[in-house]
Formats: sequence, structure tokens, C-alpha cells
Amino acid sequence: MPRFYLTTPIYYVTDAPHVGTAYSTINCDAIARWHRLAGDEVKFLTGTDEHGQKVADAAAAHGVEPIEWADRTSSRFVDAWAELDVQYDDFLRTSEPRHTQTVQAFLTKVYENGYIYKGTYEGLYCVSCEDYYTAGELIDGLCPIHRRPVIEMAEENWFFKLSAFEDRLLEWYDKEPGAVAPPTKRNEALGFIKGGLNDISITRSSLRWGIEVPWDTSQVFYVWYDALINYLTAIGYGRDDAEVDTWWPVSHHLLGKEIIRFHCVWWPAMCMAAGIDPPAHVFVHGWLLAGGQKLGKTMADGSAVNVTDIAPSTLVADFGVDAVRYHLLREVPLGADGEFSLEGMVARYNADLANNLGNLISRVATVVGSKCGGIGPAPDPSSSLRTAARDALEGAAEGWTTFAPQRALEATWRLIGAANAALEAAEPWRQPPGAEVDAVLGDALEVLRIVSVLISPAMPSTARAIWGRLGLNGAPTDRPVAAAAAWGQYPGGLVVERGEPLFPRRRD
Ligand code: ME8
Repeated sequence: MPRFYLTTPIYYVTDAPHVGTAYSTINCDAIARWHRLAGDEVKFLTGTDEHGQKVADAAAAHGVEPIEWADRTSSRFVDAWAELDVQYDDFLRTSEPRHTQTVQAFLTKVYENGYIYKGTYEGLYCVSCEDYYTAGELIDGLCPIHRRPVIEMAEENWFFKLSAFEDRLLEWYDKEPGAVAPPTKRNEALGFIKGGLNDISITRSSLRWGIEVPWDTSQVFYVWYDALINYLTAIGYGRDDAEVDTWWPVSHHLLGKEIIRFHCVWWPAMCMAAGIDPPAHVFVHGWLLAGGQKLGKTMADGSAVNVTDIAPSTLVADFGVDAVRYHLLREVPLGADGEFSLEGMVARYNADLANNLGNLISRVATVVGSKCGGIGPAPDPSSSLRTAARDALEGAAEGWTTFAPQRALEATWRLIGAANAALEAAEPWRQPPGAEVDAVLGDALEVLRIVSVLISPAMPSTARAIWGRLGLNGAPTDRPVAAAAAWGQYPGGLVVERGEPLFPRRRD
């Protein structure tokens, strides 16, 4: 059975969950669900990144200990993902003892392999990024991401010999052309490496809120150095070798473009330094924007761009969980930047969910009620929709397995469109009951059965609801997708339920 290990970034506990973090998490969730549906053995990891100066400062500002602050905010992520129907296999907090154990084991290995040495660091530091900049990288003397002042830092600490990995990284990029995707982001990462790599300071002496350096307890590891290793903590590095061998390196990391350097330069080099393979696949996505600005970005006054009025829980209350998931999977393809707006959400909801999918369900159920006494007929084994269904399955598989949920959903919606067109052509509502009407409706019911299987990664409750309305037993996810989505399995003779509209049209 193929294995598939998928991770989101672990989110900082300084911010509440917002649509930007929901974007990565829901895309991962749906991709993981597809792989489960395909019959793969899946591990899907998310969690929270809890150490570092930024969290220590936020806790101090609220008069609490860092761990108390982390407990509070981490649980907001757990709640948000539950509300968005995110089915992770593990939620990792970097304040957990298992993480300390793995980080210490991993970095001790890197130290023993000769890639960590002592030196003095002087540099310009942005607390919001938890990252150093050179003077040339600043914009108007401010952090280029947050546009906030940077601070001058000088301390004696431990360095990772990143510079020693330039050639090996370039070789890796050459040998594994698909490892960093999409190609535009791969080129960007390659540009960093070709521009020359400096060693990195990986410990802090001025901070206590972090993981202690085992060979020098006056220091803690720099938060990024502990954070990246979370991907190994969850699969037992330093604690369970068999588990590591099971899940590494069949790993897929999905993350936003602002953390490309950490994941596509530092992380593979760290793996090489510890003597393990780099991750199999790093997919870098773009940003959701609000009025052209990165959604969720912290501004100079401490406010965040457009996160409160469109908090995930507000959207769920307004649109329903599956409509929110659908929008985040369908609107902005992974890899590109794109605007997120309520107007855009309403427009897509009306077009794709109310008019297309919702219309198909309610039309079919209504006409089955009026022409077939509410009992669904069986499909025609050689219906012309059979080819459309096969194309949808192929397109969905291609989209989901190449980190293109948008394409997977487009393929699925082409099938919905084909079924609506077939109904419009045949107009069963104008015909007398009989074999012809039965054939048209049977085909439409079969399309709905297949659609409920194909949309299940994106819209799990809608998928179950459609399945139930068709009178089917079990769930659309009970069997592997190749078998479940093959044409001709709606048995006919089942009671089709009309029910309330699943996606009532919105007038706003
Ligand atoms: O960077 N559009 O955490 P973070 C799309 N702790 N995605 C967005 C987004 C937007 N507007 N805003 C946020 C960190 N994201 C580190 C990660 S991993 C070892 C450590 C998503 O809370 C996107 O995935 O700032 C981005 O990379 C991530 O949230 C940053 O989350």
C-alpha cells in the first residue's frame, strides 16, 4: 500500500487562526482525504510552533507565562480545525516533551557530524519573522515583510555550516527536479542557493523560551531550528527508528511562499547534515490577498490585514463548512497568489454550489418524485454520461495527486455540468413517465452517486448528505475511489429524498 505523509506548516501561537492559515490546512486536509480514498496509508500532520522571542513577548505583554499563552492559542487552532472538518492524524505542539527529545537527538547528530560550531553573531533581527536580515534586504530601514523596525543583535552562539551544503543542495535539485514545486518556486529557491549560502546562527543565549542545547545549556535553539524538525518529531525520530523508516522520506510539505528559504534551503541541508534523505516533496503555495495585501499580515500598528471580519468561524456560520472548504480549494490554485473576498465567495457559491451542484440534486429529486413515485431508477450501463464520469475520475485523480485541488474540482464540476446539460436536453419534467424518463433520471442519479465520491475530500458532509438522499447505505468513502466511482452501480429501486436545498441561493 503506498504511503503518503503530508504536513502543514506549524502555526505560530501569536496569531489566531485566519483564512490564510485555513487555506494551507484545508488544502492539506483534502489532499490527505483523497489519498485515503485512493487506498493509500496516510499520515497528515499539523500543529503549532510555540517557542521563540515573538511568543515570549506576546505572553509577557499579557502578563502570563509563555506556556500558558501557548496553551490558550494552540487550542484555538484545534477548535478552528474541528470547525472546518479537518481530519488530521496528529496535532503537534513544539512545547511537548516528544519534540524536545527529537530536536535534541537530531541536532546532536548534526553537531557530532561536525556541522555545528561556535561563533559570534551580529545582525539585524525582525522579531515578527524570527529572522535576520542584511542591511541591503531592508526596505526604508524596515523589515521587508512586516515593515516594522528591526533590532541590532550581537551574541555568541552556535552556527550551522549551511555554506558546506551549496554543492550538495544543487546536486539534489538537479537529481530530483520535482522535489521542490511548482517550477517557479523551485527556481526561486535555486536562486538563493546559487547566490551563495552563509552559515546560520541556530541558538540564542538571550532567550529561555526554547529547547535547550544539550551540549551547552546556557543556550536554546533558535525557533526556526526547532520548528522545522517537527516533521520528524511526529514520526518518532530519536525515539522509534521503525516509525521513521515507515514515513521518511515519503513526506510532502505544503507551505506558503514566505517560508520557502527555510523549507527549500535550510531544511534539506539540515537533513543532509544529520545523515538522512531530504523530504520527498516540498510544495510552495502563494498568498491569499485582501486588496492586494497578504491576508493576515501583521502591520506596523500590530493589526492584521483583514482577519477579524472574515475569521474562519464567521465564514462557517455564514456559508456552512463545506462551502468554505470548497471556496478555499477552488478559488486560488496552489502556487499562485489570489484575492480572497466575500463578494468572490458569494459569486462562486451561487455559480458552482447553488446553481450547478445544488440544482442537479434538487431537480433530480423533484422529478423522481413527480415521475417515478420517489423511487430512483437504475442508470443505463452504456449511457453517454459514462465517459464523462470516467473523465471526471481521471481528472480528479490527476488534480488531487499533483497538488492541484482546483483542477480536481474543475474536472468533477464538468461531470455535474454534463449531467445538468443532459437533463436540459431530455427535459424529463415535460415527458410522460416511462422508460425514457427512467433512463435519464437513472443516469443523473448515478452521476450524483459518483459526484458524492469525488467531492468527498473537499466536501465531506455534503458527500454524505447526497449519498443519503440517494437512499444508499454506508458512506461514499467506504471503498477505494477507483471501484466506488466506476459507472453503473446505482442499484435503482431506492427511495430518493427531496430534502431542503443543500445550497440555497444567496442574494447578497
Ligand atoms: O511561518 N495566504 O507560521 P505562521 C496563504 N511557524 N497562506 C497563508 C497566508 C495567506 N495570506 N497567511 C498565512 C510560520 N498562511 C512558522 C512555520 S513550519 C516548520 C513553521 C499560511 O503562523 C501559509 O502556509 O506565520 C504560511 O506559510 C503559514 O500560514 C505561516 O504561518
